[in-house]
Amino acid sequence: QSETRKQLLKLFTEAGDTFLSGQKISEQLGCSRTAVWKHIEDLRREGFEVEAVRRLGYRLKQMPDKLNANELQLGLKTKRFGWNVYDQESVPSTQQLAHQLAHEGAEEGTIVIAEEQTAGRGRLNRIWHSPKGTGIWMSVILRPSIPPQQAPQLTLLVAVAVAQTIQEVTNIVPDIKWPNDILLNGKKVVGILTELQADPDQVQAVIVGIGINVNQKQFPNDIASLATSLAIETGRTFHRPKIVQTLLQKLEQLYEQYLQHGFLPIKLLWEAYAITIGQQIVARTLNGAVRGTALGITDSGTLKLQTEDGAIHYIYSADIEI
Ligand code: BT5
Repeated sequence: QSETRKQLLKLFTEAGDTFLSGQKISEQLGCSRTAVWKHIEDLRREGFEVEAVRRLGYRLKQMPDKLNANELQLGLKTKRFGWNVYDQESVPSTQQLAHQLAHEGAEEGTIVIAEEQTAGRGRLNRIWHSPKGTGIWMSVILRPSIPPQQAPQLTLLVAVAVAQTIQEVTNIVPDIKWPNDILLNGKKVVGILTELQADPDQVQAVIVGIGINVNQKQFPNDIASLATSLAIETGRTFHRPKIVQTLLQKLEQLYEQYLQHGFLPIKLLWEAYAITIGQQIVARTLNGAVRGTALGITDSGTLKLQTEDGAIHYIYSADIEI
């Protein structure tokens, strides 16, 4: 039953815009025309839009906008990322579940994704609004052989992957604000949270949390002036599984590049999207605020800031005001 369903979906995706005749489908699947029709009815019930035209046959017009393993893996072109999926309707936080899975030995490229988070979080335990069915709330498990000090590089790597993804699906070039915000028109559309499981000299796992506002039309009052979504910026709605697939592909590509060639090529890509560099900024750290000119990032991904007296400060973690 589910094998036939898989085969049918594969036929449809391979056919793209061309129609498949009922006859052809039944031959390929090795079942009767009636059985084909029943399978198509099942797909429709699940939210697939299947067009039927007399004498031409069937074609798939729209897949359901559901973030489950079936949808995510249909046509996915990655080698490893996204092939081990924990899809959830509602969780407190995908980070929490991903941490647990990483502790239990989950393989690299494992993802946890949810339609809704009831306790989504940002850095320093701040709240990340994650309403149902509208955004992408996902955690990815990575296992690079690097010392913990290099982990901030991965935040920047992920930011590049998300920026490339947004650029590809919207045709708008987003801005990256060091270290972890992605902005459209000056408003935050993505947040990234990188957390570690590490020994003093070796990373065991990096849990990368990615929150992307996709189809929201509005935001709660407390963030309404700061936040935006792909839908608000473009006036379109987006098919979330397609965005996740694009993101996983970019992420895997950049990650392989990083493991082979180090941070430098990623740094160059990052700088092309960065808005903070060369500007007067205030970096609010846990030890207070530093005002100065952002000179750039170092080879390990820390921010280099020059204060008025000429002194150079290295900032590892902060909120940036421009
Ligand atoms: C972040 O923190 O930007 C990291 C957000 C990471 C979220 C993902 S979703 C999947 C995974 N599971 C989780 O539980 N988390 C990760 P930070 O830089 O600290 O920014 C947090 C601030 O962004 C909040 O204090 C709000 O001002 C604002 N904010 C909250 N929700 C937002 C949203 N949906 N869109 C834009 N801004 C938001």
